[in-house]
Amino acid sequence: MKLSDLLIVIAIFLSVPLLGETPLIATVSARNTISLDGVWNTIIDPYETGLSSHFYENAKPKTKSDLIEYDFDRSPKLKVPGDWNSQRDSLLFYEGPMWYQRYFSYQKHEHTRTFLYFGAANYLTRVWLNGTKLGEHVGGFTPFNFEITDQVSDGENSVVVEVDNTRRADGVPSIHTDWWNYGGLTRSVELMQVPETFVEDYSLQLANDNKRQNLKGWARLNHALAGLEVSIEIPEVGVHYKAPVGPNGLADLSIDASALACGKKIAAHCAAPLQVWTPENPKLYRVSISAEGDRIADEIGFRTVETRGTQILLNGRPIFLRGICLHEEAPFRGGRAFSEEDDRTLLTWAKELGANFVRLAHYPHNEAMVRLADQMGLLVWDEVPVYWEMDFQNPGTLENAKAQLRDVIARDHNRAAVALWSLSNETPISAARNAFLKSMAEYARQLDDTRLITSASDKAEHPDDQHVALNDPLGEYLDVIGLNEYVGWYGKYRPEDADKMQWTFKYSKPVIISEFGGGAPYGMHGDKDTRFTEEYQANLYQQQIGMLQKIPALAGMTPWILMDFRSPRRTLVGIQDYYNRKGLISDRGQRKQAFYVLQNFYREKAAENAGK
Ligand code: GCB
Repeated sequence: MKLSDLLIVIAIFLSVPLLGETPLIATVSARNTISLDGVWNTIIDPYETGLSSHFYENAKPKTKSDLIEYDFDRSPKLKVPGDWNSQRDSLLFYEGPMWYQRYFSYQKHEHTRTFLYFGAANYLTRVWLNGTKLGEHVGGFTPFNFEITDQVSDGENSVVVEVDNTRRADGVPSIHTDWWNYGGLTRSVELMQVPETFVEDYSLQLANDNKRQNLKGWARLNHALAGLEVSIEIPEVGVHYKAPVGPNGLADLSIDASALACGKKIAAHCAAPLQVWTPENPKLYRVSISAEGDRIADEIGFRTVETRGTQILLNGRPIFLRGICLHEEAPFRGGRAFSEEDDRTLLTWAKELGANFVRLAHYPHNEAMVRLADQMGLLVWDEVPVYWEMDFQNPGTLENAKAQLRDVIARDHNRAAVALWSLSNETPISAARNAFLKSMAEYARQLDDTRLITSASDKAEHPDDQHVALNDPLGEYLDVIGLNEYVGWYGKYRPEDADKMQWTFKYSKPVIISEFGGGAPYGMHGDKDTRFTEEYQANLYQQQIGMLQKIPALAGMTPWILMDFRSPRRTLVGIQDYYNRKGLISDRGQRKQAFYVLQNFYREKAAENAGK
C-alpha cells in the first residue's frame, strides 16, 4: 500500500462514527470476552414513553409512595441474540421501540480497557450503562462498540438498550423492502476486555502483483507509543515478521512469504510456499498479530481477485461464479439467522446445489456466516442495504450508507471468501442516485482496493421483444455489473420468451446475473404454465439458463433465492401467506424441482471450469 493510501485509511478509520461510538474493534471472537447473551427483561414501548420516563435508569421505588411506572424485573423476557418478531406471536408485525435490560457482574482489572460490543441491533439503538448514556447507533446489520472502562462498576451493573425498528424515509434501507423488518438485539452482545495498548484492526492479503508470494497490509494500534512493534506470525510457512509502529499507530506490513518461509537453500519448496485459497481448497492459515501485551489469533486465506475484460479472475485464473442468493433467515425455526448452526445449514445447502459463490442479500449477514464461507469454500458477495427507493438527496442518508459500508468492510476485510462489495440493489436511476452511488463506490475503493465493487441493477430496457439492454449509468463506477431480471415472472414475458432474447450491456465488464426466479410453494404441482407450481418454477429456471448462457460477458449468477423467506408484501392466501416463495428450498428444508435444474447446470459448469 502506498503511503498516501495508508493516510486515507487512517483518516477514514479514525473518524469517530456516531455519538459515543468508538472505532470498531476487529476479530472480537479472538479477544477476551464475556457474553451478555441470554434472557433479557423487555418492555414494548409503542408510544415511546421510555425516554421521558427515564427507563434507562432502571429505577426502583425507594419509599412506598414513590411513583415509578415501569419495572424491568417483572417485565416479559426475550432471548438475545434474536429478533423479537419470531419469539412471540403478538410481536410478529411489531415495529417500534423495545427496551431491553439485564444485569451483569464485573470485576475491573488494572491496565485493561473494557468495551460493550453489539453484533447488530435493528435499527436505531441507544445504550445506557448504570444510567449513563454510552451512545447511539444507526443501521440494523453492522456491529458497533462503546468503551465502558469508566462507566462499568465492580460488582453489579445494569445495561439498558432501546432498539427501535421503525422504518424511516431517510433510513438505509428506507420504508419499503421485500423482507421482514426483524427488530431487536438480533446478534450477540459481549463485554470485551483489551490491554491498554491493543491492536484495533489489521489487514493482510496476498498482493495482486503476479508474484503471488507477497503479503501486504497494515496493522493499527489504538494509540502510538515510541518504539512499538507489531509482530506477525504464520507458523505453517515460517513467517516471523516485525514492523515498527508509526506515530499514527499504524504499521505497514509487507512480507515476502516465500523468502521468509524457505530461505535460499531449499529452492524447490520455495516456489510456492503459500497455498492459495480457492473454493475447492479453502486453505486458511493460522495468523497471529501481536503488539505490546495484545495478541490476536485469526485464520486467514490468501488469494487474489481481479477482472480482465469481461472475466473475473481468482488467483489469476478465470472463474465462473456458480452462485445463489441468501437472506439471513433461519431454516426450520424462522426469524433472523444468527448462529453458526443456522449458517452452516444454509451454506451446506448452497454447496449441495453446486455453488462456489453466495450473494448475501441485501445487507451484511452475521460474521459467522462469512467466516464459515471462508472455511467451506464459498466466495461471497457482501452487500449493504441501499435498496429500492431511498432519500438519495439527503447527505445524512449517504453518510449512514457509508458508515454501514465502512463497518462491514472493517468486519470482513480479512476474509478471503469476500470477493465483492455490493453497494446497492435495484435503485431507481436519477442524478441524485447516480451521485450517491458514485460516492459510495469511491469510498469503498478507498477502504479496500483489493476487492471488486458491484451493485445489482434491474434497469434493463426492452426496445423490442428480442432485445434487452442494460445501460444503467451506475455501470461506470463498478468493476462487475450485477443484473436482476425476472423474464418469465414479472412483466409480460413468458418463461419461453427468454429463448429469443439477446442481452447487451453498455459497459464492457464482467456480468453477474444477480437475480432471476419465480415463486412456488413446495409441493404445489400443476403444468409448467400454471403459476406458483414447482413445474412453472423449474421450467423458468430451464429457460433462463438457456438465455443466460448466450451472454458473452456472463461471469456468474446468483438466482433468487436459496430458501423461502418471510415478507410482509407477500399476502396471497394459501400460497404465500407472508412468505416470498421463490426459494429453491422451502423454509422446512424441502428441495423443489428447480433446485435440481440448477444443480444439474452447476455440475456441468463445474466440470467445464475444472477442464480449463
Ligand atoms: C427483487 C428484489 C428482491 C425481491 C425479489 C422478488 O428484484 O431485489 O429483494 O425479493 O425481487 O422476489 O420480487
